[in-house]
Amino acid sequence: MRDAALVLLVLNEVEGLRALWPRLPVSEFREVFAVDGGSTDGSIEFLAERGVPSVPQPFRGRGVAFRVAAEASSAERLIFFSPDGNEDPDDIVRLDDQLLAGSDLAIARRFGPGAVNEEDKELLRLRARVNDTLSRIANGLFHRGDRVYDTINGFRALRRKALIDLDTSVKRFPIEYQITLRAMQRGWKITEVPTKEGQRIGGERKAASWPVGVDHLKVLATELPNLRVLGRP
Ligand SMILES: Nc1nc2c(ncn2[C@@H]2O[C@H](COP(=O)(O)OP(=O)(O)OP(=O)(O)O)[C@@H](O)[C@H]2O)c(=O)[nH]1
Ligand SMILES: [Mg+2]
Repeated sequence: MRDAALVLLVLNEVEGLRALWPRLPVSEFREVFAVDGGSTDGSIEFLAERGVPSVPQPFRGRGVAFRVAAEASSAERLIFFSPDGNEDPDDIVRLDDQLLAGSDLAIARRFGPGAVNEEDKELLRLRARVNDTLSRIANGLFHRGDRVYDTINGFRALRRKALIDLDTSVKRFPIEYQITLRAMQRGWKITEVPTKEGQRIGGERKAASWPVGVDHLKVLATELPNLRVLGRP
């Protein structure tokens, strides 16, 4: 059994949970729990019936959920999975395997060779372009290693103590971007696995595109003072 926790990030995702439950590799993990952003649609009851506890958050936000997960767990590694249909359960174990092979931060990438994102068939691919721009900025300013294609995807794994050490502050969606930027600055080994992003199964989207985009730029700005300029220690 893996000394790792499978963390389900849940805010009203009962339809996704119902559809994906049979595919979740729960028996592989020493801990499986949800962090709940305040669900009222039966998500928590669905999980409880299957023996999966839910940890409440003091207030809403994915950033808060990441920190709550780190504090609630005693496992060595955390794999964050959002059961809304976008993420492929087959990649859960693959991400943990990356950590076992020496990676410090493993991300399921929706861009780059062999990957598919939900917008690939759309003409404008606006969200994909914003993601790509944010990733290019991150790579250009903060990173020395191989290119990271998907700096903001929430489907990722890292060591629990390392996450606590990052001392993140973001409350809402750009938590993943802050984690990646700080990981880059600290010279962590970041690896990615190509993934196929699916469509949302049910429920409602919680991330409105425009405010979330602005929030990412704010995170970028707050991380900039820590910028490591080339050639300086
Ligand atoms: N624990 C917790 N989970 C949250 C919170 N907000 C969103 N989530 C979960 O995070 C995941 C991603 O949220 P989405 O609304 O799908 O955001 P998104 O993936 O950018 O948007 P879509 O393109 O519609 O999928 C889902 O599983 C949500 O239930 C929160 O405050 N707390
Ligand atoms: Mg989603």
